[in-house]
Amino acid sequence: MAELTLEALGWNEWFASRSGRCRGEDGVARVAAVGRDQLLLIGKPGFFRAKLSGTYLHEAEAALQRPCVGDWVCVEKAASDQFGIVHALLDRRTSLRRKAPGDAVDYQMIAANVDFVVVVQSCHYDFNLKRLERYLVMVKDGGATPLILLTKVDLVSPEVLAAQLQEIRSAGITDPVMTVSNVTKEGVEQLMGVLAPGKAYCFVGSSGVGKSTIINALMGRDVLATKAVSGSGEGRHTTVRRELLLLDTGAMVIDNPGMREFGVSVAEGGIKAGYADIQALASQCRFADCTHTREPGCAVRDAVAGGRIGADHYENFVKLGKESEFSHLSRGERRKRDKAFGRFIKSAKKDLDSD
Ligand SMILES: Nc1nc2c(ncn2[C@@H]2O[C@H](COP(=O)(O)OP(=O)(O)O)[C@@H](O)[C@H]2O)c(=O)[nH]1
Ligand SMILES: [Mg+2]
Ligand SMILES: [Zn+2]
Repeated sequence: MAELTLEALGWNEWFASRSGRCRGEDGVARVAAVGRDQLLLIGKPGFFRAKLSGTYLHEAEAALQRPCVGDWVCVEKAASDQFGIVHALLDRRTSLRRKAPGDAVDYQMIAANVDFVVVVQSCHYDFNLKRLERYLVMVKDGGATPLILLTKVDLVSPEVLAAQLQEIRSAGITDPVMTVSNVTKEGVEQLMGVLAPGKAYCFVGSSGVGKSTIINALMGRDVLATKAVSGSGEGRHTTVRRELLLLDTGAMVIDNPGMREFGVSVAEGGIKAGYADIQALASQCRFADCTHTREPGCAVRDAVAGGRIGADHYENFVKLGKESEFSHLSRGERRKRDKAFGRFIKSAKKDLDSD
């Protein structure tokens, strides 16, 4: 990777005037990803790994004082060091935070110092004005600027989309709204065009709305795992990553895993409403908790086989069900994914070496 400037990574006067905590030998770098016991940083030399100094670990007891993606840190690293040592965290110009699950007062950082938050909703069974408003409050609260992105426009009629846009404006929301389809690619260029070099954009929204897919499209290659759903449930590996990526255009993007407390991904109520025919048949399935994918005696699959329910309609139903199921992962399952994330950080260095 070519030498970067700090400005290209979002460094400016605001941070420079607050870098007093850095010691003489420290440089500054930006946090690209946070692993269990190490950080992936991006700075002048490009990406490199770092650990928190013992003093830092000792002093930064609250989770909010720990570095999160987007943060600027003071880091000491000689060219020969395998790891940089992070000594301090710079003040945050913006913070994107959410309430910690199950706790009324505790907050978790989602991303720091992002300039824009792209609030993503799919216009296909995910569009929800109330949830959109909650996201906008959360974004503005933290000092970033929201950008609304409606995805999967290929799955709804122009009339449905127009009605959703109208609903947003009628609610008095004046933030910019963009629309995109990852299937037809409509709107991808326009989105690319608004992402400014040196600015960081954090993508948030329910699981399954297409955040990782659109980021892959912006990157021009598949760097993020997306939810590929097969009928058997195999191949559904979605890693948890919250990492800052650098686009060729110089803009920075941060993907996010599903955001649970903002409600289930593709709202289950929406699935039920949109697939009343399938729901009606479900009561005739042999098992009450039939997922209509592989169980014997499934009335839904019988209807598909018999041509009474369209195969596409059924596929979409299964897909949406899987996506909403994803955001219901138990704590144990999430811990497993977090471990996988740690492994990602370890392998990141390997990838970087081969660049
Ligand atoms: N029809 C359609 N499907 C999409 C679109 N964008 C994403 N998808 C699909 O939606 C599913 C979830 O996408 P993903 O990017 O993993 O969502 P994320 O959880 O928000 O990151 C995947 O199966 C994608 O292929 C789109 O614009 N149109
Ligand atoms: Mg994703
Ligand atoms: Zn069934």
